[in-house]
Amino acid sequence: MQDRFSAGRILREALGGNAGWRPWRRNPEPKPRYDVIIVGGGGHGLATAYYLAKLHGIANVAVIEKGWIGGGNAGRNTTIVRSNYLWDESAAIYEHGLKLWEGLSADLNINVMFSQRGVLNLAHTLHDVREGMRRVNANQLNGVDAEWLDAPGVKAFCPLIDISADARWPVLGATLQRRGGTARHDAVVWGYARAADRLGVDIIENAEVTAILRDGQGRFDGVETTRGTIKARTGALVAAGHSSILAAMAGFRLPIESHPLQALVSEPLKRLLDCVVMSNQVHVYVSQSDKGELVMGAGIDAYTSYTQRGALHVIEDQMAAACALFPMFSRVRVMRTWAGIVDVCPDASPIIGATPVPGLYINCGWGTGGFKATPSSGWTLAHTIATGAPHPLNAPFALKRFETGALIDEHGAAAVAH
Ligand code: FAD
Ligand code: PYC
Repeated sequence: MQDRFSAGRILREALGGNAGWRPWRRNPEPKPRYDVIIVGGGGHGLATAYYLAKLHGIANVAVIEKGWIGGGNAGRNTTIVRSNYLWDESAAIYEHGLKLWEGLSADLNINVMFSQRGVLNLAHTLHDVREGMRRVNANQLNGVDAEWLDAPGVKAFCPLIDISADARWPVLGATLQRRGGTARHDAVVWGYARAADRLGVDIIENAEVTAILRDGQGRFDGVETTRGTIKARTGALVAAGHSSILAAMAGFRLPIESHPLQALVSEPLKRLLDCVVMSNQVHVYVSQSDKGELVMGAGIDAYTSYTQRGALHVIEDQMAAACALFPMFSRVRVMRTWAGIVDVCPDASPIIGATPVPGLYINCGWGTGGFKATPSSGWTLAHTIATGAPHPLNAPFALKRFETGALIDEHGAAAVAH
């Protein structure tokens, strides 16, 4: 009875009822050889497989996942989607993603519950105000929708926020991207999985990649997995927080640190917050899910770790800040907390492209902000694999930039990442 109104039930029915709620073929036996192997069955790996099959006619693809698809960051994130990044390179790739989001439910034939409810980035100091106004100007120049709101404008858009002058975190204004919002993460994973599966992609779960195989010339030749050897002449590592481990198996190093990033949901509440609010200054952000839970997140834990749990003091301090911004939240109970392992590059920008191993590509370094990029990440990596050359959208995000020094320092836009 309790399940009667749950979003999971609605989604399962949309996918064909309980009998078929797991919408891709059940874990096929791996074939001995594929055209392309993708390591990592998160949103990015599945999106890559889907666009390879759909846009480039390459469907003899295996997505190899050590656990279950969507069990990594794809299923642990807080689903904020926006494209209001500062630098031209970032604005271009994230805006391409936002446009794909706007057609994604129709493309995948599943309701990914993309809700463009608007994203506020609060300013609490003069520095924040200047940074926010600069970002609004940069976004507008790049054709990305962005507005500056003063404090009364913030209150009008989001009446719950305390904007009083003596507040612990005084609100001086905010950037607003109205086209930003949230989506349902498991629907995104299942949607890409089902669509890729229907085009012929094999999604192989419970298969951990334990070694990367190379031929006599050093070219990528396949992988060893806990379900046996799987061969292909082209591969892609799309393993988010575990990318450095896989790169080490292939014999190269990445400029990446893996950190826990945690979030929580409250008990379900009646509808009270109809937008997304982020504060870069206090590293806290909040939205309300369709089930009524407040979805809140913190900044990364400062230490590196693969434990998939975060330190209590980090989230405790940041929830104190959330209660200062939204005094009525202090009476709300926490229902569940968790963490994922995010892969942070020194410039807080991703890596999408070739590796030093011929035939092997990589997509990683999205850190705290890759959910919103799921469509454009998969789309650009698929283009790169299919054509053997980067698309102009991902060319600036090559691994080589750490040799050339052409970094894309997005620290201004992704505050929870540092
Ligand atoms: P994952 O889902 O982690 O996929 C990688 C997969 O690789 C995993 O399933 C893993 O099991 C698999 N794998 C690893 N090693 C191996 C191996 N050896 N063999 C086989 N498989 C392997 N981004 C936003 O844009 N907005 C947000 O609001 C947001 N909030 C976040 C909140 C939290 C708490 C966290 C943790 C992240 C958040 N992110 C957010 C970041 C976003 O979740 C990630 O950048 C993005 O999901 C990474 O891509 P992915 O989905 O493919 O990764
Ligand atoms: O990149 O917008 C973002 C984000 C919000 C929370 C975590 N990442």
